[in-house]
Amino acid sequence: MTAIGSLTVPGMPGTVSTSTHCPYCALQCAMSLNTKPGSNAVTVEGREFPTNRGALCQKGWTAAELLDHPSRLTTPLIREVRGDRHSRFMATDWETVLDLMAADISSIQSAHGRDAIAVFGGGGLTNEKAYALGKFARVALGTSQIDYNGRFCMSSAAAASNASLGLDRGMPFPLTDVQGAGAVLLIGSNIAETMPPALQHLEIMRASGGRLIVIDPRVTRTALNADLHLQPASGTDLAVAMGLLHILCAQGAIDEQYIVERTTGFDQVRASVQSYRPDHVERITGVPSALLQRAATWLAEQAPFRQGRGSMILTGRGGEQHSNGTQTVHGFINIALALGLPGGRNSGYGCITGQGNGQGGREHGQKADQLPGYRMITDPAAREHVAGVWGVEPKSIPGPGRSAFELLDALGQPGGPRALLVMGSNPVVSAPSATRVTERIQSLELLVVADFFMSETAALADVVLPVTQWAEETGTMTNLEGRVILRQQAVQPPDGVRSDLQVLSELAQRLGAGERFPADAFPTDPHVVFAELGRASAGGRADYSKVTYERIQQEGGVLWGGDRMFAQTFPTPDGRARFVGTFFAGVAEPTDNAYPMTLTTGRILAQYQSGTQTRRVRSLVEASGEPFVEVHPDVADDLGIGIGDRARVTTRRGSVTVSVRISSALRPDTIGTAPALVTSRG
Ligand SMILES: Nc1nc2c(c(=O)[nH]1)N[C@H]1C(S)=C(S)[C@@H](COP(=O)(O)OP(=O)(O)OC[C@H]3O[C@@H](n4cnc5c(=O)[nH]c(N)nc54)[C@H](O)[C@@H]3O)O[C@H]1N2
Ligand SMILES: Nc1nc2c(c(=O)[nH]1)N[C@H]1C(S)=C(S)[C@@H](COP(=O)(O)OP(=O)(O)OC[C@H]3O[C@@H](n4cnc5c(=O)[nH]c(N)nc54)[C@H](O)[C@@H]3O)O[C@H]1N2
Ligand code: SF4
Ligand SMILES: [Mo]
Repeated sequence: MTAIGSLTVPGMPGTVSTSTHCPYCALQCAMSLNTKPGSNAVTVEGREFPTNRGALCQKGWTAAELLDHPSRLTTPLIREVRGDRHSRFMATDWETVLDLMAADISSIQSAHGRDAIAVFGGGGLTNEKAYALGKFARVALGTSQIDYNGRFCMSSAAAASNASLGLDRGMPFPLTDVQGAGAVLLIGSNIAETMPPALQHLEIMRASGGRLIVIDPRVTRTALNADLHLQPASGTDLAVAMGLLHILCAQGAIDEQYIVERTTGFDQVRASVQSYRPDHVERITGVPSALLQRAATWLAEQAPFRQGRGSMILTGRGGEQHSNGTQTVHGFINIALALGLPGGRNSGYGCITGQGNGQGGREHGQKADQLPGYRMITDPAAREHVAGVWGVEPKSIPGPGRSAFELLDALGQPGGPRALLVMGSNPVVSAPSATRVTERIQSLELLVVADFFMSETAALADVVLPVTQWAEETGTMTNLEGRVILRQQAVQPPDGVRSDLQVLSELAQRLGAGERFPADAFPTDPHVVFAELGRASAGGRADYSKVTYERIQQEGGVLWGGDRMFAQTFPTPDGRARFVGTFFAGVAEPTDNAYPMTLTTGRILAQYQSGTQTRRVRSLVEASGEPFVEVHPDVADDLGIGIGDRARVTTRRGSVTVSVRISSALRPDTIGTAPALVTSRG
């Protein structure tokens, strides 16, 4: 690997330092990669940046170990007998594999129509890749069948934010605002494990007298640092939210002026929480009413209308990933609106986006129903604008396709897609009902996976394409605050791998859409792709037309749409936020005699997602390499299981055998697995 950046490091002669960001989560911690010409060694250093303040977690520190990892894929692979997933992989060259894919795609499409080819992307892809993938699907493949893994992530919050606030922007304020807040309510988020450097903001907040309230059925490391921990039964967060709003209404602790001037729909919501008295909520959720009262009081005291320091409500996956997740998020947004938080100083509602480019990945056209810039694919004006940028006829852009689960579930089914291109996801491990999805994937005529390692999904593919990793390419990411940042290439990729952009461009050439994916620009110059993304998104809700690589470099990142959204108005037709009525219908899948416990999942610091990357880093495997299940001591006693035993955990969807950890951090009615493996939450 040779360095490309040109900054030399003082005191370290010959060392070149490239400014970039971590390959993993949405905090996008800033780091420098230091290289010496002629040497393969890359060292990682934390770099000062608003989200991480120079710190990194263990995953960030060890990220460079994967660049020259021995199991890195460096040659395209094809099955010895195509269509036979038991046959061996054979190494081949790029020309052969691309020609073959193009021929297969064309023959499947001529026999079964354009929608017979599907595309599945990811929230870890750069903005440039996410944009190019959406364009590739609509222009080169002409398919409507594209979606991405973000649907399994923060989509409930996205839907609720759109409906209530008029925009899905994870955090509509900088993360550093947390420091100045007087009360922060975290729902189902364990940032001590999932974004450790972000704890600094909470620590600063608490050191100056602010209070942290955590809602989580487990006593997590984040909850241990809280001033108040509410431990509801899993899946009952909406009842907690409605109970909190009930208390605020009953005490008159609401911002009447804000409600009148900036919102609609409050009366209906006030009526809907009337029966959610604290004692009733205690019976549903198990949260003592006194604690509920205390949480409501703290949030109200610090709200802008009480001249407090600011109150903030932030949701994570634990509250969102339920069949009633959108309703739950509405429940918490309703509290934020009643307290007049959105747009206020050190205040607001935010969803803590998870994947590296979870925010940008959902803005630029990977979603089945969207075009770049958060434009709706059904909107004639949006289609015309984007068609103009792409140089195609508006009517040639397909309509909306199936969303992620429906898409995966239709694979190989009558009328469903017969081929799938996966770029940036490992659905065999991470999709809900993974067993069922794996069966569908296996029924495909053609599965193509682009990855840097042999993921579980790649292992089932007919074609595996070896692609470049983060430090080997340049591109932008949009972090959890909506800050567009630049990852810069620091090292040369190993021989044999190509970038995702180059793969898309070369396939497009072979599918007759070459001039829309110019070979000179697309593969080699993400800068050009970003400029095109800017034009395609111009005038949309996520408008990147004013963001450039140069600005990002000069300003250390650019918050699209400004740094305090909603301060004056909401991007809704009437400029007001909407209260949305909620109804708690109970837990979607209650326990019964056959399935007496609730299973939930939680992440651990050392492992990232399905583990394709982090399970290959030795120190992370040593820290925690194996999935496990946490069981309350009472339950372990009842079942006669002990520490270190292996247990088979069975849900209505499937089962898995994992080692046991005994922990009183859990409610006795709940067991938890980590890393994320067994099943999605209720
Ligand atoms: N180390 C590590 N960091 C990561 C990731 C990773 O895989 N590993 N992934 C990144 C991604 S994509 C994401 S989305 C984020 C996720 O970040 P978080 O949202 O912090 O992650 P989780 O651990 O999935 O869930 C958080 C908490 O929800 C709790 N929970 C479970 N059920 C419920 C419930 O019914 N109600 C409530 N209130 N809480 C519940 C769990 O006990 C858990 O502590 O992390 C990002 N960062
Ligand atoms: N049981 C359970 N299931 C879950 C969750 C849970 O908590 N529990 N969490 C859900 C959540 S929040 C999420 S976000 C999803 C995540 O689920 P996945 O989509 O499976 O996420 P990853 O494991 O990050 O998979 C990304 C894959 O793409 C590869 N990759 C990374 N970057 C690139 C790139 O630039 N180009 C290409 N071609 N490949 C790349 C990686 O090596 C990896 O194999 O899982 C969801 N599923
Ligand atoms: S917190 Fe996230 S972005 Fe920061 S070093 Fe860890 S994995 Fe990377
Ligand atoms: Mo996620």
